[in-house]
Amino acid sequence: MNASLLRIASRRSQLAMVQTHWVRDALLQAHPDLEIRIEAMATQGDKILDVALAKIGDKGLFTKELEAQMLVDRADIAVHSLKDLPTQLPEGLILGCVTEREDPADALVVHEKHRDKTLETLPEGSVVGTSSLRRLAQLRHHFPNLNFKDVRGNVITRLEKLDGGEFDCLILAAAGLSRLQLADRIHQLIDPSISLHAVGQGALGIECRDGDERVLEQIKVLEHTPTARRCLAERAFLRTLEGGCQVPIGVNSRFEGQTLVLTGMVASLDGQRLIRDEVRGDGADPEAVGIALADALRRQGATAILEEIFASVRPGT
Ligand code: DPM
Repeated sequence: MNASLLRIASRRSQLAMVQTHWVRDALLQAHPDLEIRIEAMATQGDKILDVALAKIGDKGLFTKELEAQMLVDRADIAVHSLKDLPTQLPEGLILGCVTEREDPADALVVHEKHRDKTLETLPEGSVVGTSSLRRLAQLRHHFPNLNFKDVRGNVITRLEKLDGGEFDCLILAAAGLSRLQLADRIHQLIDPSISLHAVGQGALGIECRDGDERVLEQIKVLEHTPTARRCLAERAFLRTLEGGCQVPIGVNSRFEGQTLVLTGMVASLDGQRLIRDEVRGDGADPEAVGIALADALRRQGATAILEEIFASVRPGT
């Protein structure tokens, strides 16, 4: 293998390519002699567009095909939106590094006819497009007057559906819109007191082969330690609760000096029951902070809510 060649596996969506090009450019800046090749491909999540995300229920919907490329040595790294990367990785692969996080908040994007409205003032029965159970449950909890409808497809497709009149508004990650140069579509940033973001939202995760020292050394320049620690705590929280993207679990994290403050919530699908708590711990041991938060929510009844959701999403299993 040519020591100066690095092969990146990426999804083909506009957002994925923007992210991958950003990684490529940052790596080239640090290692001008590196030759970088991008292998772009579609994943299961890109192909199945007529089924709600939560109903597919499969972990690794947006990542499996990319991981397969690394396992058969046709790619060296994969660039993911960290929130799409399952908390359990296949044997032989690791999360090599985490890049600096952008604003992890969710954003309200509205149809032109609602440009003078906010989440608080949208008309009764307005149709909110989202296929995230996390967004659905939290917004239902605070705004029971709104209606929710599933929307699939990549960010650009969703915006087209919104502008075409299929929805009154959408909830999208602010980071994705910014990276696509669509920050002007962010109508309102949703406050964490209303809705906690997804685990890893706003950061990129670079996955690679376990023990591939050459590659680990090359990608080290992309690592942002505070983001990595926050995201490791968030991921430990999600892993401990055994939740994937098909359950309403949200988080928020921040550093206060060396102390990592982690907030998390688990909600029922109807938004009626919502358990939320916050823990503080040593930022140098992020996993312990995530596990402590999961334990705290379990003591307050999270397990019953999660079991109920698993039973309703996958009846009979
Ligand atoms: C995951 C979810 C969604 C994506 C579930 C969630 C949103 C699905 C939807 C796990 N992956 O957030 O609760 O809204 O119907 C995805 C987006 C980004 C990464 C798009 C988005 C971009 C932002 C980022 C899809 N994955 O959430 O608007 O890097 O965080």
